[in-house]
Amino acid sequence: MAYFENVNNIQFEGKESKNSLAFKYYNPKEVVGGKTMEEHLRFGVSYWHTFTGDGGDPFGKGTMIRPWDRYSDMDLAKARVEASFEFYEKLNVPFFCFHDTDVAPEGSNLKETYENLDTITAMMKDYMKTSKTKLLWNTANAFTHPRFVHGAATSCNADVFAYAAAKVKKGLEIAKDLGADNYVFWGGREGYETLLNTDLQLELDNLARFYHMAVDYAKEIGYTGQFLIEPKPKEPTTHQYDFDVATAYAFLQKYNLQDHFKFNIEANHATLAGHTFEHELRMARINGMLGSVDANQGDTLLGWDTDEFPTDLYSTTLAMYEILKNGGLGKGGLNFDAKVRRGSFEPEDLFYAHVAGMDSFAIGLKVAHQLIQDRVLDSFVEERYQSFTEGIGRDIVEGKASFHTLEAYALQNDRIKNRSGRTELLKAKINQYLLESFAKVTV
Ligand code: XLS
Ligand code: NI
Ligand code: NI
Repeated sequence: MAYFENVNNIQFEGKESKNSLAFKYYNPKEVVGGKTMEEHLRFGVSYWHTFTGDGGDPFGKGTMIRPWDRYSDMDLAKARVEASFEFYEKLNVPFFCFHDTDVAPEGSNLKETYENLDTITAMMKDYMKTSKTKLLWNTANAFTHPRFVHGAATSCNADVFAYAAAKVKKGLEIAKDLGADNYVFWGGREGYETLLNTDLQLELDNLARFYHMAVDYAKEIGYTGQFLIEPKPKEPTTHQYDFDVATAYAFLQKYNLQDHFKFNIEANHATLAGHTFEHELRMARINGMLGSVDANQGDTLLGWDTDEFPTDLYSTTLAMYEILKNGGLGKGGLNFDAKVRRGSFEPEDLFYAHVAGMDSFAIGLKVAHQLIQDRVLDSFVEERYQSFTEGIGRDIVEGKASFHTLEAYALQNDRIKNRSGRTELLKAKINQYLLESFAKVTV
């Protein structure tokens, strides 16, 4: 049976199309710099926002009207799986992502929860035999249930630590069974509310112990997907341990975990940390740690994780710039960790939203590719740091300088000359590329 009867398969129709349910810019088969758009972008649908979320917020109930509303419990879970594969096919997306609790209801004990999960993941596996859509990543939700009130792997209660470990163990088994390319760790409650009641040292050590056990178990069962940490500075905790890339990378190095993890960068989490999206992507990239992306955007007027669909072309361009410079995302992808606004409550809105996000990243890809081709930023940056390619600069870079040689140099070099950084000029160039290069490369 069809859940989205009013929607046909979404096709690429090009930028002149007036059809709201068609791609204007995302053409999966189009080749950009040697790879198809589909290969570059590796889009994923978030199960939780698209099939489980009901539009509720702290001030009001859910508003979403969904074709599976008439079902409950396991029937509801099954209906969502059926609807989800219809959705992936109509949208032509290669991936999806889920938390354990998005797909199957919790039972009255852990064993029952496992049974529910087994039923649903078996159903997914069946669909995946014929569907082209694969699992980008799965994860364990260790933040919603009241047992996680004080955290999961960083809880003060060892029973909770054990429970969370059991959930992740099961999650890794599912990842292996469904062939997930990655496994994600987002520690919603791995942080603290106040230092007054917190043993910071023990909590961090325990978090590292937890990650090590996960690495060991994946090895034991032969799961070879990429482990990803998703940094976020706050919300729901006041302070979250995986604050941003720099913090989480220092943590991984301290506990000798850096070879087993990469990062899943979410745009809205970057902005919550006081960074741009591209800053987090760059930090991960230069350290060889860029794994995957939760593609969304925040609201500059609101201070929380609004998880909006990405439509800001400036941001998608600079994000794709980092991704292309990284040589792509490897096993990662662009997962729309994004929800339709509470007022966009009709099923069709789910399609409009994804089409908007996919087209926005397709534009970003093409503009970023052109910027790189023309070396617009590269040649400027190269020239800006030119002083490090010769003379004293070269000595510094090659490790041949010391405070003695530098002092001697500075003493006889009183006339330092700096050059302009040309921020405004560069921003104008990006605007020019956004407006013109896209038109140029599409004809
Ligand atoms: C919440 C996170 C979450 C992760 C997966 O802010 O973005 O959705 O992506 O647990
Ligand atoms: Ni996310
Ligand atoms: Ni988020």
